[in-house]
Amino acid sequence: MNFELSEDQVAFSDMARAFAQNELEPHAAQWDAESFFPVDVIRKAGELGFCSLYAPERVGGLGLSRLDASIIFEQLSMGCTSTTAYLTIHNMVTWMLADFGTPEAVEQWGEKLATGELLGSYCLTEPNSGSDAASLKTTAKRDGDDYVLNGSKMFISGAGSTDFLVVMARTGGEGPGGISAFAVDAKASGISYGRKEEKMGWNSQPTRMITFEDVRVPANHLLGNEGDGFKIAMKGLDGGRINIATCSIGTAQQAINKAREYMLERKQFGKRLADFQALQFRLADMVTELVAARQLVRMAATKLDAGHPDATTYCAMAKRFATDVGFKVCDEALQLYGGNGYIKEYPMERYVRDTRVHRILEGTNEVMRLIISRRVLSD
Ligand code: FAD
Ligand code: 2MC
Repeated sequence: MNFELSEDQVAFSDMARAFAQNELEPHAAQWDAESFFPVDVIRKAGELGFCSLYAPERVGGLGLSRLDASIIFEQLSMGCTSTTAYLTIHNMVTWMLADFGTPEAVEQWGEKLATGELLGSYCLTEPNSGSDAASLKTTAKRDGDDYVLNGSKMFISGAGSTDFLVVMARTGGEGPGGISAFAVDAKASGISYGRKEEKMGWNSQPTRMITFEDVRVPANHLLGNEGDGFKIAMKGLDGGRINIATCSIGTAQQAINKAREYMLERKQFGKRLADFQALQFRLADMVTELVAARQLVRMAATKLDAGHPDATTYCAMAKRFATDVGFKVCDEALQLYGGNGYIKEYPMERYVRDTRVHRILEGTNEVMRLIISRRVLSD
């Protein structure tokens, strides 16, 4: 077992840190305040390969491991949690297309997604189907050389500003086995977008509902085979959950870095905050828990890279633990800032708002416990 980063990983990490410091962090507060989706900066990230870190090289991706991707996303999320979280979703759908798409679909979208020229969204959740994803109702009926999609998707990240959708829809009977996944042109006729949701955080990316009304999708845009869609969706999310967990870790690390500086400067009762043992011990616990969370995320990524039979369980453990720890660390860092922690001039309140949703999306932390406990209790 080697807990040190390789030379290559150090180099990737340094490149990502420089991008985060130069291109993300200086603007993150403004993007949050103005709910601005920085498409140009995402495209710049694409020039460095950050739009397709683990998509294979044959579609223009970097073909890195999930572990490498996590190391990179961690650095990026230190600059802007919400923009990096969107990037992770884009990476997930790019990988799904590359791995399960037909040659025609890959030819049409692969390279453009890999470079960030086109942006993607992942469409699983519906108004009446969230945690119970296998109950989704959007239909895809075969008609000649096309499928015809009808239904709606809710809370879709990037929606309205993206070009490409991976849509899970029902081609067969009830339950997971009746679901298929499709590569869909986001501007196809019959697709309409709801209003931009007003959110607590994740403001640098839009979230919208999507309605499909008789949307014709060529049959060769099916991902995998009919009935494979639920498993494809879940496979995408195994990696997605590591990525979201990583965004929590990067943000929490940044919160700790800033809280440390603040503790060394701010004086009360004639002493620096850093001189109060109660606060020293709090910082010690924050750092310890963060390191534990990072190691679990990297372990889960390694299991996924190795195709380990328990990879899904480890991804769920990592997502549950790291998003809870990340949020708690950000909240405690806010507390260390006192009143300033609550003021928007400082980044702490944004870190808390942005990491809160990581405990909800890509499968709530209750669903993560469901996945873990099912495995533990199985034969
Ligand atoms: P529900 O499933 O209704 O759950 C409500 C509560 O009940 C939760 O606390 C849940 O944990 C709990 N619960 C449910 N079932 C159980 C159970 N069996 N045992 C114990 N507790 C349970 N979805 C996409 O497909 N694509 C996206 O890009 C996307 N982006 C999102 C962006 C944002 C900002 C948000 C807020 C959501 C996004 N989602 C997206 C949707 C997200 O994945 C869902 O909100 C999430 O999976 C939970 O579903 P729900 O909101 O319907 O909650
Ligand atoms: N990889 C491969 N196959 C998987 C899998 C995985 N990770 N997870 C499940 N499967 C298979 C499973 O083996 C089973 O196959 P078979 O029928 O051959 O035995 C099939 O899929 C059905 O699985 P389950 O019986 O476990 O299905 P169930 O209906 O009980 O649901 C649950 C499982 C609750 C884990 C799933 O519905 C879930 O993950 N819900 C949360 C939804 C979610 O995460 N939404 C996130 C939306 S995206 C988002 O939020 C973004 C911000 C992008």
